[in-house]
Amino acid sequence: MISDSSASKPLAANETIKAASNLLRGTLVADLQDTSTGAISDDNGQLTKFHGLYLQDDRDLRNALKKEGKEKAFSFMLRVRLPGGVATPAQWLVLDTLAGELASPSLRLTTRQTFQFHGILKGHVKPLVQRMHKALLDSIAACGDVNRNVMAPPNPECSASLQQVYNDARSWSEFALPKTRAYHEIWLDDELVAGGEQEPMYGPTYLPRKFKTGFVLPPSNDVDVYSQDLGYIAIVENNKLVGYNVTVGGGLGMSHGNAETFPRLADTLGFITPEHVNVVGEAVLTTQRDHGDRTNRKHARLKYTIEDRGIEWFKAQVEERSHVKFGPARPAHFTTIEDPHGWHECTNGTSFYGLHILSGRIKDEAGWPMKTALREIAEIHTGDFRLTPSQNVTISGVTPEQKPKIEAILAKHGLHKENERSRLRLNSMSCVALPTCGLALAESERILPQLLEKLEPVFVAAGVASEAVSLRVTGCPNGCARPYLAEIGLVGRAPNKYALYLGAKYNGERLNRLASPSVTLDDAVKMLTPIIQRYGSERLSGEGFGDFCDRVILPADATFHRVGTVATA
Ligand code: SRM
Ligand code: SF4
Repeated sequence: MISDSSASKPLAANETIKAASNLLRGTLVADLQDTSTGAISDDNGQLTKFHGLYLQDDRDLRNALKKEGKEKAFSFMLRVRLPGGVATPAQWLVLDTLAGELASPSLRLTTRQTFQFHGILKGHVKPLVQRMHKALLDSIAACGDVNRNVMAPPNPECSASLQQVYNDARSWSEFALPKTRAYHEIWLDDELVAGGEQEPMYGPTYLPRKFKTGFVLPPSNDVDVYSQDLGYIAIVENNKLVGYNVTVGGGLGMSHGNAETFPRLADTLGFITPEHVNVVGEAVLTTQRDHGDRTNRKHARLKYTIEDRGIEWFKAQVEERSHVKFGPARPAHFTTIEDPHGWHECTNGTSFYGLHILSGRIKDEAGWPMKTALREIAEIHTGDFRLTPSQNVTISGVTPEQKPKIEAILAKHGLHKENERSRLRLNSMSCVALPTCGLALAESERILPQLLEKLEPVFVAAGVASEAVSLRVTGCPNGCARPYLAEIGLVGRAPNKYALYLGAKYNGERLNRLASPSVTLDDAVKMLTPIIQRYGSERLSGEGFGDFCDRVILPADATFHRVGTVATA
């Protein structure tokens, strides 16, 4: 069904591609066999996203290859599906090996707690997927117009409630998987069942657009729950998980200069008990399936359906479809988004180590032996690895016997001084951007180290280096590092031109606002320096940097098209 308001408009091109794809098969098998090009057709390129794969090209080489009249340097990015970001040491070793043998060779941890490979040549995709499959890993629905990698707090073994939240997140992730066997046929050579299967929840054209779910356990808002299409805020009373406040309609992507697109924080629908997680999720998803805008992909996310039709209409739809009545939202209080860094003890006798990984990039280079160190740890680790929503990793479930061995590996590679890194660095994120992202307008990951080096001394000089301040950079306004929820957000517009946003609430409950539409990185540092100095001398007791900017620095009319602030209970 198409939303009533858009019924008379033509469908977006992707809708026709999905409808004609025979549940995501398209002509991919033939395309993969064509060795005359490193690419695949545009239509198949839309379908591979549902299989976790993006066709990309090395943008650093684009101009030179064009001058030489050669094809672009095509390769694929593959995103693993990893609910809650949990991987075993055996899986880590497989991913590490595959990156070295069949991809870039770095591994990239994403802002949604999973791994990405870059630089996979067309002929290497299938062997890579097959070897991942043997390690019980896949990339189904990691991208595409479906429920994407489900986020959840990363340290479950530390409390029974966290473990339950993780279990619920996993259960929802499995429940909302597409049922097509296309992935298995194309990449794993399973027998052809085309025509036999159905997509009971999605239907043949899946959702109008991507759909994201996050589970969170207050007081940490590490998953930025209000940025998710669907959020479950765990409510724990008397040390027992009693249910969830459900949130809907968060989303961050926008386009510069298009006021019809905007970041939006989610609304709260109300409280449900844990056994209703899947049925309520399904009702949210099918309401969006039936009423989301399939004519305009820039207006197709759930946030626009809710903006257009209102939250009360949406809530009624969900209650009717799920047969679950929402109770009043229970009190939930968020204080932080920060990952726990360094060693922490758990109540079950194990400990975990939170390791900061700048921009989530796992590679080996001088002074940055991250890949080797993590490989050595994976070789002896008996717990697991948990990827965090801030692109870091937690070495988790470490027994007292293992702890000195892991400590020794970290020390050997200079990775044992987590708590000596600046708070700004520990709270920084950047998206991938150049050279792989086809949508990047400016650098992001590659300029974060320079930006930190320039800003860190300013925080030290102002006497506020120990304050947690979130800094997030992206190469375009799509918002992949959730920059609109950062106290300092830099969003690429053009080479070395960024929009500067300030004033988000540190705990993810208020979006930031535009401070300057277009600055170079050096200009940004110049603009920020006196603000950070004033923060050092004028802040109120306990006031965060974002709150200070919101109160003192930003003019009252410095806004997004929508200013989002969560109404706290
Ligand atoms: Fe993203 C598209 C990378 C999290 C909003 N994102 C892309 C693509 C696939 C570019 C493309 O379409 O060709 C990027 C691939 C770059 C590369 O070379 O690897 C890309 N997004 C990423 C990652 C890897 C950033 C990172 O550095 O970690 C994150 C992968 C998450 C994952 O594991 O699933 C990533 N993207 C996000 C987030 C944050 C989140 O979900 O918590 C957002 C903002 C939240 C949201 O969705 O509203 C986000 N990505 C987008 C958008 C804008 C969507 C919109 O509604 O407008 C696009 C473009 C699009 O969909 O058309 C996009
Ligand atoms: Fe690419 Fe833009 Fe996402 Fe960065 S924010 S990864 S530049 S789409």
